Amino acid sequence: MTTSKAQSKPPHRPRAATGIGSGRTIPLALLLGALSPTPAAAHIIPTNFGTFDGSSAVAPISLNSGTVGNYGWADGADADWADTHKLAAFSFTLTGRANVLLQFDKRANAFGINGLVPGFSLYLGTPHAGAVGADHDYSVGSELLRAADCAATPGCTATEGSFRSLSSWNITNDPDSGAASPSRFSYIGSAYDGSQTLPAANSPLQDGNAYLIPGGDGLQDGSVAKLFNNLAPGSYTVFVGGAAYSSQTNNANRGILGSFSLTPAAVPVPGAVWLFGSALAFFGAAKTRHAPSRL
Ligand SMILES: [Ca+2]
Ligand SMILES: [Ca+2]
Repeated sequence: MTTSKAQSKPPHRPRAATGIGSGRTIPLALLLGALSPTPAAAHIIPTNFGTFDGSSAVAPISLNSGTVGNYGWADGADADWADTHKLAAFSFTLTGRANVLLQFDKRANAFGINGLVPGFSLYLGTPHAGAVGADHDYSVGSELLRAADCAATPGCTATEGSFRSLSSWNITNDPDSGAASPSRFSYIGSAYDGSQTLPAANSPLQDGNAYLIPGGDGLQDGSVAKLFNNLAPGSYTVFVGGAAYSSQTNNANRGILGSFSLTPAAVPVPGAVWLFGSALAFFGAAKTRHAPSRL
């Protein structure tokens, strides 16, 4: 929905300090933080599940967050991508291989009302750190990246933002105005609550047909989960937003409960062990065949 979204482009939010009383200056971010630790509609500042070595199981870790509207994730599955300000970000780091289960549920919390239809995508990669240098869609560098990426994507003629639900994408922060060191999010996989079909006019395939977004769980109950087996060591970011594509005029904040759990990845059997085992089996069989009859 390019027309309505272009009008809803958020103004740049100044991060300058603001004065309270005489002689005292309190950063605006701290004031906002006092109300909500990770303000919805902020630049990309993930809520971190932690760092794990994958050697032992980790019981579900559940953290609250929220996002603006109920459509941000599905909006990134269409032909003109989406605005990351309409999604929440979570992060985790693995120092060893692991099977990771991610689940996101609608939730009434300090970040928003109940009613999210959650969708999420997992990427290898992290944003620039820190509130001052956080990545956002409307930095000069991000606009440069988007123009180049769109030009290289068949069917792309305009973009609503940097976020892409079903493929890899790039974004950067204000200091990186030349897009020399962008954050790269390499797509791993995704899932969403229920089932969503985009109108033909919004299909990323631009083939004149309605587009069923892949990865729906078929039951729209405010919850979606996906298991990622054998994830490699690395730092990951998860973007979570609404999957209700047709609700783009409603920007009420929606609460999210994000849950992370982990089990150790299966230890691969080295090739040499396989060969040794095969050899033992072979000699065992040969010995059996050549055993003298005792009849
Ligand atoms: Ca879009
Ligand atoms: Ca579901």
